[in-house]
Amino acid sequence: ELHYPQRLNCVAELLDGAVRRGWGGRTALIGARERLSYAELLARVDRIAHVLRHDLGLATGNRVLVRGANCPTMAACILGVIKAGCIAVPTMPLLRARELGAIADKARINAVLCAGGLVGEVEALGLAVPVLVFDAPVADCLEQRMARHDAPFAAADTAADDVCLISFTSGTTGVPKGTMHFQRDVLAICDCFPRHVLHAQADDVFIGTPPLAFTFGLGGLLLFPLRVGAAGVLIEKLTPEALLGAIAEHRATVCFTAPTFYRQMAAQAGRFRLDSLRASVSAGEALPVATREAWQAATGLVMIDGIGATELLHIFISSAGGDVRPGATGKPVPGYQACILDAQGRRVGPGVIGRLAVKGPTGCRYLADERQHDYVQDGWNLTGDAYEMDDDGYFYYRSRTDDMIISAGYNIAGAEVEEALLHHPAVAECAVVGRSDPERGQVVEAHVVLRSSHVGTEELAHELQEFVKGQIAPYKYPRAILFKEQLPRTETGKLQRFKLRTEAV
Ligand code: 3UK
Repeated sequence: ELHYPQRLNCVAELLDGAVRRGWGGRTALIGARERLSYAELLARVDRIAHVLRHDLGLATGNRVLVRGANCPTMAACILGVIKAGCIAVPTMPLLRARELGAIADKARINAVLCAGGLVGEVEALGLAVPVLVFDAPVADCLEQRMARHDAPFAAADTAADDVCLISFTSGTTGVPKGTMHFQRDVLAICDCFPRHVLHAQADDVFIGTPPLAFTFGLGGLLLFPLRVGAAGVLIEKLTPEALLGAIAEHRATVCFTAPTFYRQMAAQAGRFRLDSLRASVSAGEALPVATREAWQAATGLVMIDGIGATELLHIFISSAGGDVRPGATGKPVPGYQACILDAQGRRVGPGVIGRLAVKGPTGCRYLADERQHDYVQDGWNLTGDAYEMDDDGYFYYRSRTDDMIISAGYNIAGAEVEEALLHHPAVAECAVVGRSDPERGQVVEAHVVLRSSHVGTEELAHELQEFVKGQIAPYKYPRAILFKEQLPRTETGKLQRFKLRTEAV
């Protein structure tokens, strides 16, 4: 059980608390061009909070859209907004004006903090609220205003259940949904997964790819390190190769990224000195056993798979150390409970596929969204994931509930077919979807990206089909195989299966 004071400002706890505990001189954030100690980060956050309160006149509960790629100032903006008692609305760097406009509207924002390089899309919106630019040599920028405030900022006196963050889902389909999170939720995620599964410590250096606007990155690269006096590395636009280089350069100990990144990193890991790394966390999508094995062979590390969701803020099922069962995501993170429900909402036992339901210290509160009643029932958060449990309480991902392929009456999980394909040496990446078919309802269709030395011939397609039949029930084999240059993904690295399903063949 987690207990937090009724009056709580999570940034005061994380940052002022860190300096009070004597960590002021320790490194908090490492960017591409600068390195900030806890004391320096606190000073930057306080200046930003002053600008919001005094220059912009914002009040407790006002909403501030924050837009930028991963860097220390982007992090300081999010923390400054929350310390000032306002609500941070971080947005993905790649969003275009139309999507950004929908978010600004839906979140009813009162101000914008935006990185110079990304301000064009904000200006295109013609918002009637103040916009301050950072990281750019323009007049009246955020830094210029910050320079005029050097007094410490006393954190806004907020309640533990005041909203401090509105996070938008990455939207693998349709319109992003806003999810609201409380001050105490921010501390709760720090006190669950990183504490019980990662055993995070002050000498850790956290690194990875997820944007701070994605709660996977916000937790993993900023909040988790701050909670224990560790350091977070915030570098934008990391390729798999650049991430390997950055791990070596910064002697990183904990890495957060998506399965497809690990798969690409495994292929070149031998050229880098990665001995500082002690934990590699995979989330965002199901982790194929083939990827787990490739990474383990390349680095000796047993990958930590974890399922999280924007609705629940961070990871709630995971496993590590000697407790890893390949193919399973793991067991509920201490603090969370999970079960599997059938279509009528009744609990099912081991071996039956159903909807994954989760209960814990964090939970879903949609912003102005009627779907709240579909997602939260009886205190349980009903994810969109089809899972199955085994007799020992391990949870196995099968598919998104709306991605299950039904072909000639058979239920087929695309991830299982992908898993089989990924064991073939010619396959770099793949996505398996159900394509509608007049006879079978749907047929299993594989979209395959080949490794550079292979060519997508008819023979290879046939070979892949036989290869799948040799590993799983033959009726699951992909009747269609399409060779692709790349697969459509969101900014968070998730496959956009709906795009494959609807694209013309
Ligand atoms: C899928 C997984 C299988 C699953 C996230 C860690 O991904 C995050 O949040 P999103 O809201 O998406 C949630 C959905 O993504 N998923 C995530 N992890 C796994 N499926 N195995 C996994 N390990 O469909 C889930 O419902 O974008 C991940 C931390 C914070 C997050 N927000």
